Amino acid sequence: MKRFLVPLAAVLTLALACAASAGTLDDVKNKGFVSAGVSGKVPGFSAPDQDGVWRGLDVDFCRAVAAAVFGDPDKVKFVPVTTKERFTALQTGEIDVLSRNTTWSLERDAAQGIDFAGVLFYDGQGFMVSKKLGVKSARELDGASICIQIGTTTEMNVSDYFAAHGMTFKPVVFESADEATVIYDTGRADVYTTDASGLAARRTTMSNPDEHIILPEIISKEPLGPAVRQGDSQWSDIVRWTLFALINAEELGVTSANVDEMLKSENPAVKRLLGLDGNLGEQLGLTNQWAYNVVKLVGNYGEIYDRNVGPATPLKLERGLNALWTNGGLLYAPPVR
Ligand SMILES: N[C@@H](CCC(=O)N[C@@H](CS)C(=O)NCC(=O)O)C(=O)O
Repeated sequence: MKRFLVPLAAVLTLALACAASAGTLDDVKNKGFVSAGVSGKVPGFSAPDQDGVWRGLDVDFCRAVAAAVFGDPDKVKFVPVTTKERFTALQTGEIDVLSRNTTWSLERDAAQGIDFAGVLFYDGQGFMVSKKLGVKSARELDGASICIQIGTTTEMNVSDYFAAHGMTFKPVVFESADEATVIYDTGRADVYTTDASGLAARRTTMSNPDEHIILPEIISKEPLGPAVRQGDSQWSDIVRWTLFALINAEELGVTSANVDEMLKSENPAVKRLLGLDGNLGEQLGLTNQWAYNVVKLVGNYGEIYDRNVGPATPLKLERGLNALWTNGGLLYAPPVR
């Protein structure tokens, strides 16, 4: 019996993959919504608010994809996926886009059957400790117990960092951020480590957020971005150019508030972005108003950033690396032309 299970599982996986690869854009249009894999537990990135409305940078990115495809940012179904199941959910067609504080790495890109569409948030891994510990630097953490989530780049980075500095640590490994937070927050582990943005987000869920500090060392590169199933270049183009439209809109000064006024702009780049010149949207398989809809209905990159994670939110994250290249940051989108 066991001999047949493996081939059967392989056939089923293939069948699911084929069913999903008829063309994701067509599948999405037929079902009438984008199925979006998110965490659901990272305030500022993806979590339901007190009224059950999904909020966050990762969430708003998915709304932007829905606005590009349907002209309606609400045509999204948010599907919470764990760190462990996130790539399988894409491979099997359960979700059409994964927007879940996920780091773009070679192994994930090459061997997980997925493609990254770009970088939505440049990040790096950090450490959080209780102020009571009196620790000022990660170099003082030799022998510490550290909360880590499985299935993450976090696990590998922390091992690398401690080995490189001749230090040891006691891993306290969890499947969910909620469990890890409780253990850390109740003092049963010394340190919480994840992406710096994740630390800022999870700190807001602790019993006394002001009691915790994030240490200055950033030990890795964590370019977080949306991913799609490998092998559907039309859909990956749509997701990638939605991201580029958000960034280009900010660079061109086009906002949700002024986009209708901007329809009168004489700037050729603005005209192309808003679909007044050429058929660029149709080249993607969309309408030429795709980017107008994204900005009008969801906002440009800066608006989305400020609303969810910026200095005026509980996360209080400065733009830093996520500023436009024209402001000293890394955000540089290829031209819409
Ligand atoms: N960027 C890293 C880590 C991402 C990650 O999963 N971070 C945790 C800590 S903030 C998380 O999202 N937890 C929320 C959850 O378990 O749903 C990766 O892609 O592996």
